[in-house]
Amino acid sequence: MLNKIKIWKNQNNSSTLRDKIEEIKKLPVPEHVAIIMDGNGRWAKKRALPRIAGHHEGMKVVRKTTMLANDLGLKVLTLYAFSTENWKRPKNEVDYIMKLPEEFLGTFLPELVANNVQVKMMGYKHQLPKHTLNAIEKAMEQTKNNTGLVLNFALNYGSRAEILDAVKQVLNDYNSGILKETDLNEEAFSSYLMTSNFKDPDLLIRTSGEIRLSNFMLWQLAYSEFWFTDVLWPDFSEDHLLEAIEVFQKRQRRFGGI
Ligand code: V07
Repeated sequence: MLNKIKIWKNQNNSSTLRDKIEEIKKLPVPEHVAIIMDGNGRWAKKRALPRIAGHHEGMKVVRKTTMLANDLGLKVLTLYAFSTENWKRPKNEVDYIMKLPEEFLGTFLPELVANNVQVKMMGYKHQLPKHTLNAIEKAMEQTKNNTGLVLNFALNYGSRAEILDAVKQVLNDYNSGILKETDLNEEAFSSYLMTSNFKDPDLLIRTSGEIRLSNFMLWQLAYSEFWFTDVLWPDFSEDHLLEAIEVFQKRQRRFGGI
């Protein structure tokens, strides 16, 4: 009898993820979710593994999260993979991280293509190693006509530098007469940012217990919902993403009710 209950419970649990997805899809889901994937080094340290082992494990979670985001019908998933500050880390760690895009795409690009995912990147390309940039550009080219989820990697990205560059381009366009002072509003300014083709994120997720933005999408996150968790990025599961979206939907409902 106990065995039978256990079997029933297991079967029930394995269908829970699909059920939860269907349940969540009954309400509006966020169109654009941005994630600060923090805690990979800490995950490794807890296991007495080198930090790079945490980054590698984190890469697998990128794949799972992408597939679920696509299933849920999100339009854009922006992932903070490497900040302009991250160059300060030990050289061997940076060298390893810069090989992850190639490894990720070498393994998962066919799956992304099969699932109609479009790969994009925002950040300063010129400082990236050639091999890293080549792999990403190849993936962007191969997926440019895909119409499903946009998987947008923030890589060598920093928000203040992005805003400053936008201001400089605005000055340029002003000086050359393309832009008039009266035409510059929030929407027009947004078009000078690296996210010009995307709607602002509806939801920001940050893992690993840090409650700060760390120079990530400062302009774009002005009106977004924030969801923070102590879970380390390599431990971030489908259930965690679904929970974040559920919380988002509850907040939206309350907001809509007033
Ligand atoms: C990186 C794994 C995830 C946790 C955070 C840090 C380490 C996937 C990519 C990637 C980037 C571009 C692309 C395809 C995959 C990646 C970096 C770090 C730099 F087109 N994971 N991942 N890139 N980590």
